Amino acid sequence: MAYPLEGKKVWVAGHRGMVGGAVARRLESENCEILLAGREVVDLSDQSAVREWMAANRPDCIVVAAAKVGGIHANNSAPVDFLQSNLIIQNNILAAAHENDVQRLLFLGSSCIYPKFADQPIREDSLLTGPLEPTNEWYAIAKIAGIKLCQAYRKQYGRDWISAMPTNLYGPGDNYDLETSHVLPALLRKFHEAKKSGSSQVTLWGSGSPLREFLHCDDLADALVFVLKKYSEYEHINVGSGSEVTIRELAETIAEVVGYEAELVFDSSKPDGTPRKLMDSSRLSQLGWANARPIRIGIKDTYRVFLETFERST
Ligand code: GFB
Repeated sequence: MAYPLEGKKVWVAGHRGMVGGAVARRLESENCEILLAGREVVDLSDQSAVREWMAANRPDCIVVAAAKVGGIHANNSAPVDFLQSNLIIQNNILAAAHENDVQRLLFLGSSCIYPKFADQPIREDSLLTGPLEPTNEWYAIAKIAGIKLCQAYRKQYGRDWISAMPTNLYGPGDNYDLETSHVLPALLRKFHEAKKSGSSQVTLWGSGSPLREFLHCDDLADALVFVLKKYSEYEHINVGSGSEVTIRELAETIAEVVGYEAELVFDSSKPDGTPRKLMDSSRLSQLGWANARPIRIGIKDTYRVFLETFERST
C-alpha cells in the first residue's frame, strides 16, 4: 500500500460541498481522524487564516475538494470567479501544506482540463495537447494550474502529492439552483416541478446531443480513498464510470425515475459545450477500482435524497 490511512489526520477541505461531503462520509469507515473546517472556522481565500489553521491542526494528509464549481452557464458567465477563486483557494492550501510539512495531498480537478476535441476515451496524456472548451476554459486553467503545482512540489521538494480528475458528478448534496447547477440536478428539479405543476413541457439547454459520462459522488469518494491509499505518481489519474449518455437520453432516464412524461423543448440560445468527454479510466481500473453504479440506480438514489431534503427546505 502506498499510503495507509490508519491513524492519520486527514483534512477534507471543502466538506460542505457535494464531493467533500461524500469523501468525509467515506473516510468514516477508514481508521483515521477526519478534520473538517467550515468557512466560519477558516476562510480558504485568506492566506494567513489557512496558514494559521493548518499550523494549529497539523493534518498528515489533505483532500482538496474545496473549489468554486458550477454548470455550463455559471462557468461561462463568471470567468473571473472561476479562474481567480479557484487559483486563490488551491494556492493557499498547497502553500500552507508545504509550510506545515504535509506528507500526502490529493488535489481534485475535472475532465474539462482536456482539449475540447481530445481523442476519446480521453487519456491522461491528452492534457495540454489542444485548445480548451471556451465555456469552461477559466475553470480548466485553474485546475490545470493546480495539477502543475502538485507536480512542481513533487519535483522540487519531493512531496508525495497527487491529482485525480473526476468526470461529471452528481448525487446527494448537489446544487439545484437552475442558473448555476449542472445538468443532472437541473433536469431532476425541472421534471419534478413539471410533475407537480402538471406542465406538459420541460426545457433543456442546447441541442440535447452532447455526450456526458456521469459518476455518483459516493462512487467518486470510494475511488478517491482507493487512490489515496494506492497511487503515487507524478501524472494525474482519471476517475470515471466508463459509460456515457446523450443529454436527451439523460432527460429520458430522469423522466422515468421521476415518473413524469413531458415534451422536451430545446433552447438553442444556450451552449452545448464540449461535444463529448468520455475519460479513459483504465489506469484506475488496472490499479483495481472499477465500481461505479449504473446511472439509473444513481439517479434513483439522488431523487430519493432530493425528495427528503430539497423538497422539505423549499
Ligand atoms: O452539466 P453542464 O452544466 O456542464 O451541462 P458541462 C452539460 C450539458 O447539458 C450541456 C446541457 O450541453 C448543457 O447545455 N443542459 C441541458 C443543461 N439542459 C440543461 C440545464 O437545464 N442545465 C444545465 N446546467 N445544463 C461543466 C463545466 O461542463 O462540467 C465545468 O462547465 C465542469 O467546468 C463540469 O467541468 C463537470 O459538462 O458542459
